[in-house]
Amino acid sequence: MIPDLIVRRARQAGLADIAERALSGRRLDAEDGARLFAAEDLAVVAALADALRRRRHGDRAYFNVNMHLNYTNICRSRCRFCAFHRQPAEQGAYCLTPEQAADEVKKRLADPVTEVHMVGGVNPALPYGYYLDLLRAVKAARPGLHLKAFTMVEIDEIVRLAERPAAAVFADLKEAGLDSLPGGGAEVFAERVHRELFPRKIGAARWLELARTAHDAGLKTNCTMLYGHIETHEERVDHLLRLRALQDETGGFQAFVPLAFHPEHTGLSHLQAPTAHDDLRTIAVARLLLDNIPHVKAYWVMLGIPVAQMALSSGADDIDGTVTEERISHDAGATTPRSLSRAELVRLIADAGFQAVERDTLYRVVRVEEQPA
Ligand code: V47
Repeated sequence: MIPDLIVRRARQAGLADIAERALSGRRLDAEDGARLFAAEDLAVVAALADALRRRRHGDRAYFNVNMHLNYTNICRSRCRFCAFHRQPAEQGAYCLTPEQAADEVKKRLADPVTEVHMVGGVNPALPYGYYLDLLRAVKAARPGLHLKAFTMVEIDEIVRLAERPAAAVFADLKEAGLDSLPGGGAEVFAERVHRELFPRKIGAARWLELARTAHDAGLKTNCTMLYGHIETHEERVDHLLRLRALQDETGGFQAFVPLAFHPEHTGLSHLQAPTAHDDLRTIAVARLLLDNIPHVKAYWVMLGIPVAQMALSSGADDIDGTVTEERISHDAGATTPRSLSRAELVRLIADAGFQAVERDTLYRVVRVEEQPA
């Protein structure tokens, strides 16, 4: 939609002031965020986000060729929204040795993978040395690979085990092969949600403190928000603005990844999953509020392919990667495939009307795809 048309439509929706500020590059605030979530006209919110997305990225949409490696599902946090965690003696519980993790990477040596996304539960049996050995083994299996590993929740555990300051631990992890960190474990920063859904795990202050320390150590990270369960719109806006405030200070977040809640087999299985309408609105509002985070990722695994495609016109500029062997959302009922081929990703981006660009984890261009005729 051309800007004049967006402003006219925004006027009809009672959002003219927000549209004018957003389109002139001025920052939106918490009240604007609440109005964008409450606005009936989703199309105008999405069009505004699309305008800002196109200013940054034109018609490019990014993807990467990656694999997921979940080294253990044993976890003492037992978050109510999670279907992935197991108790040590429970059926299906597992923990890979560093050698087994390396073998998983070696199985893919013939594929043009550029990134391993490696996360796991907070397994009380693992010592500090395990995490360093895990990084070293995976790195040695394929030295050119970018190792994006450990959420701030795992980092908190690793720092506790190391009995050393977080900055020193990040230095050790970097030396062992860590290249960057994914954005998980942030959930929703509101203390009410923390108490109800994940009381045994770190809350907002510690997550943000560790993200800050990672950025200070020169590590890029992503950031997430798990939405569509018990949180309010105000709590979503508060979460986004806390991420934005940290980004103002560090500039270390590369991408924001909204994670659509999957209720099956979780302690919240009575809840409905968020609708496509809510997915698109959340992505659009995130693009509009997070004026300092370069990328918004429509993670196809959790959104489903059709919504991920539509998200590219609602503020998102990235759909994540080939993924391979994702377990966290599939254990919670995700019906998306376990992986997509590079060609399938290119095709779904082109089909949505965008130029597919393969990137590496740090958003350096690997290859710009030919536009299909
Ligand atoms: O931290 C757990 C979430 C996260 C469920 O940084 C659930 O590039 C939905 O963070 N339904 C892990 N979500 C995934 C993650 C991620 C994924 C892809 C890319 C990146 C990135 C990060 O998944 C957890 C938690 O917030 N989660 N259970 C569930 N039932």
